[in-house]
Amino acid sequence: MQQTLIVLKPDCVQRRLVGTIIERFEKKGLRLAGLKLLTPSRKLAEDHYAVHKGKPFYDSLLQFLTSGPTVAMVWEGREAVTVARTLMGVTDGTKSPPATIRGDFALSVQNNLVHGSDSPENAAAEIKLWFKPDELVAYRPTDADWVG
Ligand code: DAT
Ligand code: MG
Repeated sequence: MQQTLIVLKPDCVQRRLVGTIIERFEKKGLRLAGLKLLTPSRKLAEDHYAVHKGKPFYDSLLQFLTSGPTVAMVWEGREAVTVARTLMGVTDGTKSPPATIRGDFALSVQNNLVHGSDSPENAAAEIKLWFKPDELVAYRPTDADWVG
């Protein structure tokens, strides 16, 4: 079963949208495997966004991600990486279609509420950065045969 890392960024917590956004993933049928509230350290933010090092927005992005509490989550299910990215919409809130998270709630490029892994390989690496193995919980939801 595929897993993905979802991080509700500081703007999501500050704007009190945590419950609203979690509901999108939960209602889709993905299964919550881990969840915690933390303000990311500079080191965690640097490792998480290492692929963007050197880009003009990199420093601002790190400043933003470390500016306050975030909600880090692992969601799992069939095609969890792609399913989560589809629910999120595209990076720029102004271009993200309605009924996506960013389309419905974001206007900014940087402050776009949510991070989601972009491949199963990156998901595995990112989950290791944000979670210890014993912080993830394996279980079988009672509706698994219905949800798929
Ligand atoms: P995504 O979060 O959709 O995977 P990404 O990995 O390309 O997007 O970029 C990571 C984050 O960096 C993104 O959520 C917001 C910020 N970002 C990306 N491009 C940007 C830009 N041109 N200006 C400002 N921030 C940007
Ligand atoms: Mg990305």
